[in-house]
Amino acid sequence: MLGMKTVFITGASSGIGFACAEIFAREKYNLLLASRRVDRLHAMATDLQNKYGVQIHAIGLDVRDKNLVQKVWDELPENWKVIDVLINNAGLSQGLEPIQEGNTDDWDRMIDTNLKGLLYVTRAVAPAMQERKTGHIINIGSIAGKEVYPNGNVYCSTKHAVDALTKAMRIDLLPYNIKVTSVDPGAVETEFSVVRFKGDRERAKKVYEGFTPLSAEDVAEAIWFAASRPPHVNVNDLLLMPTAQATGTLFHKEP
Ligand code: NDP
Ligand code: 8X3
Repeated sequence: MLGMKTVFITGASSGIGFACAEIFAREKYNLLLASRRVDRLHAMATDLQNKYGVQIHAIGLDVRDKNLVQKVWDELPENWKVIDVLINNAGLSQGLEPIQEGNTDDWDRMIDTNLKGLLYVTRAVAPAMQERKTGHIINIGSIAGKEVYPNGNVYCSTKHAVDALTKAMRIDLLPYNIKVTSVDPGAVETEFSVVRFKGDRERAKKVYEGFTPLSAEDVAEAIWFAASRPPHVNVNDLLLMPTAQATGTLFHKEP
């Protein structure tokens, strides 16, 4: 590990997190990867190790489990606790209903993952960064953290909370030379909509019809841009949209 940097990516089994793993490996970072589907992480670890010769440690982790997050962190080999960049990416949306019809289990899943999970992971990782007086935390927000849209109620609330937390973390971590960045994408074609619509692939596909959405790689390149600035430069907030998307809900779609 000597001389190499390490990135910790949550939600690395799919979409934006997966694309970040490839780009940071390409840039010769060692990868600490976490998600619930650990089989996927193992498959990608073998692939990226062969391609880029970096070291990879994969962890099966549900970020909603406060005790597990801390236990997994405490039990990591010491050399894997030297994290240069933490990408708080694990997240999801569940359902798209008006507030009066919302499913309260869906609400719990979104709040527990997008907000509390991000907090638990940060709480575990940040003290070591504080001690070393260096580090970079990149939170994946969303256009949904800047605007609210019909039926987006709870998902938008979690991403607004991430926006607030990013600002708050920057203040608290300022004395310790720790950078804090928010990367906020518009529509990105990943498994996100399949998860939002609970496996309804036809409905998920329709979200991206008639325009070119961002790809996970587009977002990962923006994250890499933020991570690769010189030590005195912090990207506070990076809002990244498809050209065909002007607001959370306004798209220019071709028939
Ligand atoms: P994907 O569904 O493709 O990926 C989500 C990732 O989060 C998966 O790796 C999933 O892994 C992981 N994850 C979900 N729940 C948990 C959990 N409880 N514990 C650990 N990992 C978890 O979606 P995206 O790549 O699009 O989403 C990544 C982030 O980007 C999310 O925070 C999302 O809100 C945000 N975002 C997405 C946009 C989009 O349009 N796609 C736009 C703006 C922001 P596993 O299921 O294996 O645990
Ligand atoms: C995901 C993008 O527009 O569905 O954060 O909120 S959106």
